[in-house]
Amino acid sequence: MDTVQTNQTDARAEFYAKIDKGNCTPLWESLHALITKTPNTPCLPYLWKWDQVSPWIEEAGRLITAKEAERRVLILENPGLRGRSRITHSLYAGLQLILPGEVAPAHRHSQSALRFVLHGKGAYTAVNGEKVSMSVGDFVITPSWTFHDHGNPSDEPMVWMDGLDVPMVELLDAQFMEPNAAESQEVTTSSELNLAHFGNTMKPVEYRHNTKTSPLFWYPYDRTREALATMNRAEDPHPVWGHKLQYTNPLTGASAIPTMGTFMQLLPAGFKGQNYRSTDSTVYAVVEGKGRCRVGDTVLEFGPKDVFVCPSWMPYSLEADDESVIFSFSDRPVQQALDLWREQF
Ligand code: GTQ
Repeated sequence: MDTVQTNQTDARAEFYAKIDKGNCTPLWESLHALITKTPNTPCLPYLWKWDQVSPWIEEAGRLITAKEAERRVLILENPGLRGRSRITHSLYAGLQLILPGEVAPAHRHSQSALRFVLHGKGAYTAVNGEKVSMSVGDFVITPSWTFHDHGNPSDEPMVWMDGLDVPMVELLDAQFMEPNAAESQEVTTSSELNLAHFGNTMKPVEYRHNTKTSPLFWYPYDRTREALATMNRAEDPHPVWGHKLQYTNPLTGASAIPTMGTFMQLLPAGFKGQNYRSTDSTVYAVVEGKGRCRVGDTVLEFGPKDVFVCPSWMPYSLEADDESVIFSFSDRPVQQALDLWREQF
């Protein structure tokens, strides 16, 4: 019997070596690592404290200009995904600094981007010939293949979180990128026009849209904050997520960016959320308040401008000491479009 098994083991090893030369490999050696019972993400829970990273951002500002860097960004790399330029398995995030007087030159790429302002007031992103002047808590999108440049005519530094679908577009090998001929694109419209056109659950009657991305690209914080404050006055918080709104494409009600779901939630002071898990690893950025996220055995103590990650399918809960307002984004719309998304609470 032993001999037979040894022979069989040898025979299999020989077989694997033979087919390996022709780029074939046996499924039965890896089936259960490949098709797992539940998500098996390399993504780990992690918190980037503003107090730790902001001096590094300032230091980067002394080492290189925005123009030289093209984009002066510290990439937030998940500790389980070091060297792979990503904050979750499917998403890229970084902290971008624009100093007074600087310009980050115009380019476009197939990756979609979101900006979520953490610090400063008065820097702009220009999209499609329109400049939007940004403040803390504003959410701004740069749709796939639209020229965008950033600049800071104010007298204070601005830092925002960039979120991009870089790993997803890389997975699909669908990346394209090109610089604009001019460093800054010509501004052709007023900075309030986009909000006037699309920010009031209305649209210009002659408007025809031909992409999946929202035509609204500036979602100012004061409007989001006001909506959450009204909800908080008028109804009980949800036991898991408090009061939570999703940024939408006003033409369709779908997610503002087709590849990334974006949300803002308010947790009342003293809120203790129930345990929750979902298949979309999620990046959170805190605007206001203090509290903690308990995820697995980890406790992430958060405050304003901190960024943290909750990995796919790992149970977590949110608690707020003070009234807290928290932005988040994930690949949820992609999973939903493909009938893959699950949540549990
Ligand atoms: O602002 O266009 O963080 O192209 C990474 C790549 C920001 C941007 C990033 C980019 C940008």
